[in-house]
Amino acid sequence: MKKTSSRLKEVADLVTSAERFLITAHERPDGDAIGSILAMGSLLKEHGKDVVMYTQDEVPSGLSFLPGVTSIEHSVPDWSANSFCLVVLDCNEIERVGEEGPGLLAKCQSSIILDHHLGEGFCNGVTKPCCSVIDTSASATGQICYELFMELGWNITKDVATCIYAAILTDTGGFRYSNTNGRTFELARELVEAGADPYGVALSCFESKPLSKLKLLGLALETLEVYYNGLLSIMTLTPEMFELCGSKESETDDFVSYARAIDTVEMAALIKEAKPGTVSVSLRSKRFVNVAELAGRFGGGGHFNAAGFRVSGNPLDVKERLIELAGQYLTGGKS
Ligand SMILES: [Mn+2]
Repeated sequence: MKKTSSRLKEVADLVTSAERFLITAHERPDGDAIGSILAMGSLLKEHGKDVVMYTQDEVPSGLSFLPGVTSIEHSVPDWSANSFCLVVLDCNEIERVGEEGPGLLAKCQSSIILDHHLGEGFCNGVTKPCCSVIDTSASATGQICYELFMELGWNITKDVATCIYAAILTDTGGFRYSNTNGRTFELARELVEAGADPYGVALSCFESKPLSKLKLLGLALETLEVYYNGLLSIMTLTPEMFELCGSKESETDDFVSYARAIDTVEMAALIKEAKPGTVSVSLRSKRFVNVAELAGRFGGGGHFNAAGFRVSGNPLDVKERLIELAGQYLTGGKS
């Protein structure tokens, strides 16, 4: 395994040599995904590159304050084969980009992965140039983008500082999660010095929610149940609840943190059926349960303390299986 610093150098060389970029991140993008795409897109454009920013799904309304956000597209450009470098941010499996992911990888001339989730990345499976920095110690993908900009000697503008600050603020839950460390604060300080407004970004990220979202949260809280002497908590959302509140699926991103906030809870789950037949599950833990591993048993993934998966089927069946599997982690005697 090469060190992160030499991998950053490889990525920097690939960035310098390519002229045209398609920058993307995982489906149902979050603050880190969008903040990283915008930071990368903005600086690449500033350095004369031809850039398209793309996400399969819409940008959550809470992130609409980010500079440049309206330039993110939701359909892929009609570019010829081998004419662009594909930049995949905040995920390292090409399928996580969404339906267009594998086609983009087949079509690009080279690819770059910057991510902080567990995983090997897809570079081993491709014959074209592919460089990755997958650093699970980074608090957010935005941090790795920042380190790449330093490697390239690129100046951090106020807009870029704002996007990266938002990426880190959201991915650390406001500097509260286990991915927060000394480097996180050091970086936050550097970003504030470069022009990011901590109070302004916090207001936009955490205190600008639509009323429909809080109505939906109210319904979700009504469904809270606990198992295994309070170690596991589960909330459930049905298509009817979304309809009743006029809410979108992207409004539920942080609901699971309310289930995790209970004093006895080690592991929390939000089981969501936004469309009939498709079940999305968000998992969180506090200390000893590796929810990335648990999500992996359903075909998903993520981090040690935050993960998720999506399956088709009946939410009640998913819930039953989840409770059973969670029991192996919660009553396994580890603490
Ligand atoms: Mn992230």
